[in-house]
Amino acid sequence: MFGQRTARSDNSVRRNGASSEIIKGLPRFAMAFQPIADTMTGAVFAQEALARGRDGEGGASIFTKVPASKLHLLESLCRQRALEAVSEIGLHDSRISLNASPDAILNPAFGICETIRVARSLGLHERQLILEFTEKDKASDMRAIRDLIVPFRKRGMMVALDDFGAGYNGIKTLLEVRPDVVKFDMGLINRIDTCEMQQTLICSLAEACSRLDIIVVAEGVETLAQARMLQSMGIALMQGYLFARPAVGLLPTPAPDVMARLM
Ligand SMILES: [Ca+2]
Repeated sequence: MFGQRTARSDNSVRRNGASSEIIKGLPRFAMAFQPIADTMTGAVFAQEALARGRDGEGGASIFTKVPASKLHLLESLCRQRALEAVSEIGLHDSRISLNASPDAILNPAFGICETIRVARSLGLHERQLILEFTEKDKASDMRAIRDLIVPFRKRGMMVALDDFGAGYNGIKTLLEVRPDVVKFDMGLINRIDTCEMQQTLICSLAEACSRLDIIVVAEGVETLAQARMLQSMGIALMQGYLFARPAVGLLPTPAPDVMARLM
């Protein structure tokens, strides 16, 4: 286990979702965290909050068990639990990256405004937050979302376009959202060490992002060979099993032996 920081007591771990309470009509879930490592400096750029089911199943399977009328509530609760956990454990110089579907962001009761309210009530600042758009299934009203989040971005909240290259999260969404961060989907980089087509494509995309002042994160990095190839293209921020698996109730640090070999 790579985890370094844990919640301070059993009580706080329980309160923060390591063994989550039952909320009427919703499945049990807990919040896990997975670091985004800066492989040049050794710092943790951010911790992504990921929902996990009672038996450790991924967030997607939890959300399939919930009626459509409660999806936004569940998303909002996931963000709230994650914020409660990091405020207890302590983020230090890192950030927390929160997933959100675009439709949920606009929800007046369970959207981004509620998440910001919770964050502030816990003493967290917008500059400690990254909002990840997770849309894969359909296109949304990106203009309305962009307008809604303007004040939060002015106060330092970053916006990340998640799973770039998969589903609807493509270049059109990038142009509409103008994100601070783009997360390259693992399907774009899974053969980056051997596939010339991936190398050419990712190299060009990374250069374009650099010119646009957009930070690039490579998702799903699993081998040193992939990490080294990404570094050679100027991509320093990486997330994946090579560095740390998502862990419930603590903020994992990237594997020290891996980081030592990359820095
Ligand atoms: Ca994500």
